[in-house]
Amino acid sequence: MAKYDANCIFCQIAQDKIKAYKIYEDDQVLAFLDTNPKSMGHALVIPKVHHDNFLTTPKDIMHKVYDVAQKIGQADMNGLGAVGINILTNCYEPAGQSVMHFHVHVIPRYLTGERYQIDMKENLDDKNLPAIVKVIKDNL
Ligand code: DGP
Repeated sequence: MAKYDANCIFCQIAQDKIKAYKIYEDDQVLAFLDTNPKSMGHALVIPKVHHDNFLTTPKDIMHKVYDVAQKIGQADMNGLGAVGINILTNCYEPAGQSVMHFHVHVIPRYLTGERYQIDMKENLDDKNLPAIVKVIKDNL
């Protein structure tokens, strides 16, 4: 299989062809804010190389993705004041997968309502987003 899939939006993010608010990057793994967030700091962790989903990803790469998801979850708890985290991944369309490139959602949960209200789709350039990214990065 080719390293990147030309039609895959996450492959384009991995190649810097599409802008994303990046939280973490190494040679194999990338994490960035989700454009349709369930809460402040909702992040996606992906392998840079294209694999369709969790079930089709080689174990070593899958483990690296989850290592980063764990770090980001810990940073959300320590830095953003999250009181809980959902770590989840959808496999295939019937299970809710809409982007066919393996990704793990890291979704922080908070006690108060105000922090749920950021709509990043409407406000992708919102000045809050770089600050959120910085808090997570500083706590990795
Ligand atoms: P899933 O339903 O599990 O396949 O989740 C896909 C997520 O990807 C969804 O929450 C929205 C997010 N998403 C889709 N396109 C983009 C994009 O271009 N940039 C970013 N940052 N996130 C995206």
